Amino acid sequence: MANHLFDAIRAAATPEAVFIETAEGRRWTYGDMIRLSGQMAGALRRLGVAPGDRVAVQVEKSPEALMLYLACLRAGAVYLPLNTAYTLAELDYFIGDAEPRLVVVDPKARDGVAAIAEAHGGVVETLDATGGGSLVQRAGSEDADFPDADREADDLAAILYTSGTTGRSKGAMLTHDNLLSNALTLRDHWRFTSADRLIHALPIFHTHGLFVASNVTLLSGASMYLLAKFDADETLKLMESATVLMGVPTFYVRLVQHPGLTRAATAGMRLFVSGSAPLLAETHRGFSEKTGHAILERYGMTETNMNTSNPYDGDRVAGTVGFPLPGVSLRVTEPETGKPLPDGETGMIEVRGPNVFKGYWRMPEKTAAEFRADGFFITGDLGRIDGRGYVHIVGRGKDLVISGGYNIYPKEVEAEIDGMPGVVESAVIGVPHPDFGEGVTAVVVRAKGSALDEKAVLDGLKDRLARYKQPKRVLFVDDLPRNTMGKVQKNVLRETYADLYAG
Ligand code: MCA
Ligand code: AMP
Repeated sequence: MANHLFDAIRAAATPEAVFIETAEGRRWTYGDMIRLSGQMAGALRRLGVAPGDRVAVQVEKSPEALMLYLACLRAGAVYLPLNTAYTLAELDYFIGDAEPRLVVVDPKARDGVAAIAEAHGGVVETLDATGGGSLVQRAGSEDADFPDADREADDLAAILYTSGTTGRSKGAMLTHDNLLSNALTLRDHWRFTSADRLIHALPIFHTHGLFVASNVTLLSGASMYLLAKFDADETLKLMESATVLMGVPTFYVRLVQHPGLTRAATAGMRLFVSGSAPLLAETHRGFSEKTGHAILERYGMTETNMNTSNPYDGDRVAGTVGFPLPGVSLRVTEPETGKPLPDGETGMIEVRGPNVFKGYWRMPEKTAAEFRADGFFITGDLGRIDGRGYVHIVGRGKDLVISGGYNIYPKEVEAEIDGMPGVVESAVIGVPHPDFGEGVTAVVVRAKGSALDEKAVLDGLKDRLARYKQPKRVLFVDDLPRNTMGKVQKNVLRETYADLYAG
């Protein structure tokens, strides 16, 4: 039996080598990883999970949660991670759309989620932040020697929901080879070896922390410090014995402000990677002045994994995302027609390669609309290629806010606000925020005589939207600015409120 991704992970594993260490000093070797993921795969099978079935997972970050991802690969299931911040209202949509056979949640969420899962033909098991729960209990009585399911390169490994540009969230279908090919490319490009020790402080329900950080570590036989969440003090302490950090720009903004960030503190580190949102040139400069390290910025998407990277050797140019990765074709086109533009001109970034996903789950029309006839995927990001071949992202063609590396789709927030009594209409925008890069901001038009205030709007969103999607500020205006076509001019609003979070 061949299992495309897990066979490669297994081949890179030395049983006695350390795979995970936690802040409390608990350790898991690669041998433990193979044993535990095998037992968990056995438990999945006994719960009725067959190859191709979805397994939705909304749990706190823990070594056992990573083992569950690996168990899904081995059982041939399609792993569907969900942000821990999602509310029950949001979960209802994902579970209804993906129809998972099994939903794994924190014990605290069990009762609420069970009703939703069962309504869609699924069962619920639990996994808590310390690695306890019903799923791990079940795994304890399973044989470690699990016969891995046969999975080809093109079989699905995961579905990750992403905001997209229109309508509800779409499930991006990622195959075993999408994940394997990209992780191998990054491993080689970033010179990962078994001697590396990664500081893993990203959440594991998105591409960055799950596929980039974890798969690259696994395929190098390297080790990682697994932190429940990012903490600047803790990260600096771990730099004494680590070699690589991967983070979103907010990590670096917070580190640059930390008095402990010095040349001496980072002397043992060989690589700092940033991605998921634009890294300000001033953060790149500040970091390099304090440490002598040039942060390596790269660019990716849920649908495509990683597309470009600054070079390992050579100039890591602030404000650029570097060159297309080996095997990835990237072009800049006229957004309307798809006609390729010469270098230097700004247009739509399009990519093609083994990294690009298979399509959106049960949405063939949406999938077709986002690909050109020759197989290039239309990213929705606007960019240009400079004279040296570096890619610059200059904006987004899609209406998207990125806050602390999390994506917020304004329409989703607007729909919630527009549904509140006393609201005529609203516009949700992202404006510069010193910590999160962009701060979600709502501009609302009240109905005549309505006494609705900022607090009432925020209270109304509490149980509806994940915390990071909730506006940091709600502002009231008499009218929204519109162009002659009647379209709300979000650029005007962004200019008006540009300094809202400054200083
Ligand atoms: C937390 N809060 C946020 C965010 N995170 N608000 C807006 N945006 C956020 N990202 C809320 C908290 O609930 C809290 O609210 C308040 O803001 C302050 O929380 P704080 O303790 O400062 O935040 P934190 O817990 O330290 O989290 C910030 C963080 C975290 C470390 C930047 O958001 C994070 O780990 N982000 C990484 C996201 C990521 O992995 N993205 C990759 C996506 P209150 O005080 O009211 O409770 S993959 C991707 O984009 C593509 C493929 C790619 O290229 O990688
Ligand atoms: P996601 O939907 O979480 O996959 O987010 C992908 C989006 O994040 C991309 O389409 C870009 O808009 C943005 N992104 C990722 N990396 C970078 C980067 N290094 N610089 C600017 N934007 C980025």
